[in-house]
Amino acid sequence: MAIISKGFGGRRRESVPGLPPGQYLTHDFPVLSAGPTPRIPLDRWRFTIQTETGDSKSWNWDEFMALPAEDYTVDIHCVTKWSKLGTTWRGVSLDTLMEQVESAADYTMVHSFGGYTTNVPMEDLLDGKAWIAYKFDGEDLAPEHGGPARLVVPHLYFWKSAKWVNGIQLMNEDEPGFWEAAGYHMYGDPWLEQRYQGD
Ligand SMILES: Nc1nc2c(c(=O)[nH]1)N[C@H]1C(S)=C(S)[C@@H](COP(=O)(O)O)O[C@H]1N2
Ligand SMILES: [Mo]
Repeated sequence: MAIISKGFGGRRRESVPGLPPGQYLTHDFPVLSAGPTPRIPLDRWRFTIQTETGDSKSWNWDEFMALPAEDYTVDIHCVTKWSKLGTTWRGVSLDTLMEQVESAADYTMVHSFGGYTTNVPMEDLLDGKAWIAYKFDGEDLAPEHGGPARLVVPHLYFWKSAKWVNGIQLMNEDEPGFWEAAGYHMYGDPWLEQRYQGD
């Protein structure tokens, strides 16, 4: 259902519930990758959480598949202005993973096969707000969309949802990841249009 609202100068602009400011709807699924798609054989896949004290907890693929998973439907918003509403995924909640580590850290750096990184505050990964997803739309997650597994943290711009994720480093201080060091916003709330530093 579309709602018509008045924009500046009395012009009528269309807005769609669930669509953050400055975004448009897309029905396909664009691929945005800063480099080549890494191919990770499942027998070499590992996911590791390293705490601020240097302790770590790792899962191999079979161990990860044995964890309780959730099916969930969320809206995703790319900083290049496309949004996709009602996407369906299957993955393991970060709450489930964080239950198995001891930490008081407020910040995290998410790491990927291939070297991509992005920073996300700890609280934005907890309380049902983030998953390590391995299925999209009922199918195994395609390599170009981050398969075998990717982070999905839908309430932040989609660059925070690291593809080919292989670990999360828990930190006491915030640090910029790949795009953040290149001028993207440290937090990236699509509802506040936090696209670039200074927004
Ligand atoms: N490892 C990795 N993760 C990444 C990226 C990337 O280049 N490498 N691009 C990010 C950006 S900018 C976006 S918009 C989404 C795109 O995900 P998609 O290709 O599945 O649409 O992945 C994010 N995660
Ligand atoms: Mo993006």
